[in-house]
Amino acid sequence: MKIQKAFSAVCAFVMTAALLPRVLLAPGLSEVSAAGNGPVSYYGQLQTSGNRIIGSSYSEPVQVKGMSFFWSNWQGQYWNSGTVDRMVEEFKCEILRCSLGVDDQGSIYSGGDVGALRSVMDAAIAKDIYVIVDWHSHGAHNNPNAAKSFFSEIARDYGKYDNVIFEVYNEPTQVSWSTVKGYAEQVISEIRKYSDNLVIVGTPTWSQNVDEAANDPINDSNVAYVLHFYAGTHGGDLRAKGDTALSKNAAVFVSEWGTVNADGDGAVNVGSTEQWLSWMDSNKLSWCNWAISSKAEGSSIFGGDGSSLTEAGNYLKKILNTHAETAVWRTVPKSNNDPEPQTSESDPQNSESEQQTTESTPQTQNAERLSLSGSGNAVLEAENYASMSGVELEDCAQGGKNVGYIESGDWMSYPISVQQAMKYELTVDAASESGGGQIAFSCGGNTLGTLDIPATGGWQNWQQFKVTLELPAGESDLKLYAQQGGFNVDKMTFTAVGGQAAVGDVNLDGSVSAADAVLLCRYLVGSVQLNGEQAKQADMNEDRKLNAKDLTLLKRVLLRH
Ligand code: IDC
Repeated sequence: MKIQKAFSAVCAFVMTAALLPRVLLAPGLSEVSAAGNGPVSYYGQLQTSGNRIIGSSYSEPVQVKGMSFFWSNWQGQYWNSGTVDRMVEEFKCEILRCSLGVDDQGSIYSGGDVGALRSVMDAAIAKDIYVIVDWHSHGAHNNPNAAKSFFSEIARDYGKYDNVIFEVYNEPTQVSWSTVKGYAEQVISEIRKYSDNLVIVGTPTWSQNVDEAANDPINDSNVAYVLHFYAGTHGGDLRAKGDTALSKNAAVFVSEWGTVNADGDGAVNVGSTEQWLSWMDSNKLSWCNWAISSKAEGSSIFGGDGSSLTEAGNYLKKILNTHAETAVWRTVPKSNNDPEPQTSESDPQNSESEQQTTESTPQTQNAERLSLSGSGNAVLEAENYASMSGVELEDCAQGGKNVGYIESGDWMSYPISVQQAMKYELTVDAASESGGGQIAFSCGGNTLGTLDIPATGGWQNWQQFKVTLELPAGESDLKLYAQQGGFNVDKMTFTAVGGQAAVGDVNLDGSVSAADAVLLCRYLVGSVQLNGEQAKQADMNEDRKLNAKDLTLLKRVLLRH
């Protein structure tokens, strides 16, 4: 019955998958790669999503916490793998920030520090934690060329690792946001030649004016704005700037903060620190504390002997170790080899209280790629996922099977192929005895939209619910993630509603023509640069990379004109 339904769909959806035996593969072959045991293998590449930062393998906000190295030119003795190991094992850091010392004119203090930076990055990658490359300057805009050549080299060599975050300007002081933005755009365009990883950008007044940046954001889809605070000096006024930026949908990153005064010295201010920590937690802001240093000042975590912990050191170790007790990647295993069996006699969906939030072993099966041509309807049977976590199939009153036992955190993923980026209305056949739930749809880690599923009065009382999603062009995996479980899904019907995403107008002249393909071609061979808006137009498959695939897609659009 189901097979007939699918064959009658206008768009070809080959059903071989349903006829093949179900091959359940071991975890690690699914999209959740188990390269290591740290936060990076768990969350994946960090990506902005509205005012939050999520992971390419984790579609909810990610918050990671760790320490910042001190200026490399002054405390270089800590820039080695031994310190990285201690920070990960003893302090339980999930992220380290490498503050490469750069002077007020924008030149590296000591060229040799780049070698030490690379060793620290290698060690952080080996430990499967995030690592920030921080151009630690108060005057970087005075010398964009130095930053461009440095970040170009580092992005070329390290940009392929999900671990790496680029911080292009530690702290502008009294310069306008437009100056900082102009500088950052130049550096980002170098980084983007090699990497679509998260870039974080310092803001005027020692990285306090995130609100200004949010009013005039950088045209790049993976940028967050930097807010720094020192608990002994800063309080609610600075948090209000952070709130303003977040309310304008800017993602904020606290790449440096201190427990002491803004000069890096003075007493640890526990009361103010606690207020800041709870504000950062409630906004899911990732952070690094200043600093891995034994200089005789309050913010140093090491004492005069270079190894014992100061008051700040003990306090930070306690904060980070407490965080480790509840950090998602440590406490919710992605591959649980012994998932709790769910039998059909017990009905776990009936009892909200039994909702399991841990994820079980992701499982994969052969699945045909659904092809969406931009016209007519295409039907995707929910049971024909390529991979899933935590769900089960059951007989469906509408015929065939449906996906059931969907609990919070469970997901299914479907390979799709979209000819042209376009809006699709997705009609989901869903049922929920009581309570209902919520689905988040994403492609390649980018959340496309959410759909509330209300109660329908029975597990087989099917109703149709609609959501409009703008699907990116090219091949990708559409992920259906249960933000709130407690519903069943039988099928999803895609109807193209047009509203074609405006892409392809690379020269920004208002139309898509051969001139755009020529310009993209010239960019790809390196003879011209594109600005942010042009690059966005040229990114036909919206994968944040400009390459031959985009040119092919652009040519296809031209052929249809
Ligand atoms: C401080 C060091 C201090 C050093 C000074 C040099 O703690 O020992 O003499 O740099 O400029 C920041 C900066 C960070 C500062 C820190 C404390 O990013 O480099 O380190 N701070 O003043 N912004 C706000 C405070």
